[in-house]
Amino acid sequence: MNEYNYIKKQDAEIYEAIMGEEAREASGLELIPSENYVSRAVREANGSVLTNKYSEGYPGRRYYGGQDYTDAVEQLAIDRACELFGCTYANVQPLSGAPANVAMYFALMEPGDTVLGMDLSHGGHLTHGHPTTSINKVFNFVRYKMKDVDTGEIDYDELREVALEHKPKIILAGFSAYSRELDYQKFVDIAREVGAYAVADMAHIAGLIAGGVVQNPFDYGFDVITSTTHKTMRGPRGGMILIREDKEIAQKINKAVFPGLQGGPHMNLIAGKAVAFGEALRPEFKEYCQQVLKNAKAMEKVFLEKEVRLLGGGTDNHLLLADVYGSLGVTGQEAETVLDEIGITLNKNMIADESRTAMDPSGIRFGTPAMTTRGMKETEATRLAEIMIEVLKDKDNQQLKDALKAEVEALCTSFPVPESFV
Ligand code: DSN
Repeated sequence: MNEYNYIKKQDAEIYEAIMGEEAREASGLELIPSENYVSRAVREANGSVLTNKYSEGYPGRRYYGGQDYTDAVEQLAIDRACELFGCTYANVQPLSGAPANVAMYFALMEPGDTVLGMDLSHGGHLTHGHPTTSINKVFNFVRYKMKDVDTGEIDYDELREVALEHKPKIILAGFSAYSRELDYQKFVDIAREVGAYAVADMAHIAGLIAGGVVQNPFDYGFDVITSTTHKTMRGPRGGMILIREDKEIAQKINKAVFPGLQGGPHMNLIAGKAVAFGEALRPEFKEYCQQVLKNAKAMEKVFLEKEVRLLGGGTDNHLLLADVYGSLGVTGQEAETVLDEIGITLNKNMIADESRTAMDPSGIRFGTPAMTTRGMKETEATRLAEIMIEVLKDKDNQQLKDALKAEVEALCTSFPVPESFV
């Protein structure tokens, strides 16, 4: 049965767009490292009647009546999040990663206070104080960087020096374009030394933490983790804030999310989060996360063998950042366009100490969460990396592009997007 019967009948334009996207996702190869495919169960929750309900407040403490089922949904999402990440408190209401970070800043700081976060060109995120963001007008952001962009090692001496000089209220670990593990203990030690909160923005790797294949910042004493619930978490678009154990911090976070920043929580999406967290608690999710890493390593091997420079020298997680301009003479924008032509979607990306522009940088960023959800393993990951380099080395060869497009399409047909992971 077509699950969009009602849209089809009443709104042909939207129906066509949804069908188009469904076909695009099925026939193309998704390598944007922040994207993934959710289960049909998650989509059912997202599309459920829970979208009708207002439920300002928190379970057991709502402003409106009729909360019998919303309370159950939100409490399940909270309990499952705490179990997944080994923490005591969770706020599952943030609408996405950006509002989660904004609420966290307001919970833990006063306007004018300082955050020490990763330099944006070295892998940090817009919400870590990019000059174009509103939050940059409210708080003061100072930076640390990698010591060596070819090993990815953070300059922890610089981090400590900047922390001692600027006395930040928050030391922020986390990234959206960084492929290595962080030394969480060093972050916590420096945070304790200067009296700052240790906060990790784990939006990219939350699923990998939950699956136990990368380190959990809470194991090193981080106070707070912010995250999205999509990406490697494979849940609905949304955010969450996790608090290791401090009740006072949890209360501040709750107040900062509602009423501080948001109104009524999106209960349908919170139900989707609960369903995804339930999936992530199953042993199959751990296997999935292990395979995400193996596939990234397989791609890393090809890029290094073919002497394409990888920022950080390789990867410890799900993503890779390649300097295609430096290694192949193809700009990030050109690479994105050419790969799109053969059915591979990824994104251009600035590299550390970028010499080009944001709109046409030197790098591309790609990753394995979505392809791994389709069931692809090292053999496919290796071949995909070879295809990428082949086409980038000979980007004007239409015959080659046609052949590789057909190969990518055949691969996608052999590995359809699954409906269920249980
Ligand atoms: N847009 C997300 C990403 O691709 O990393 C983060 O905001």
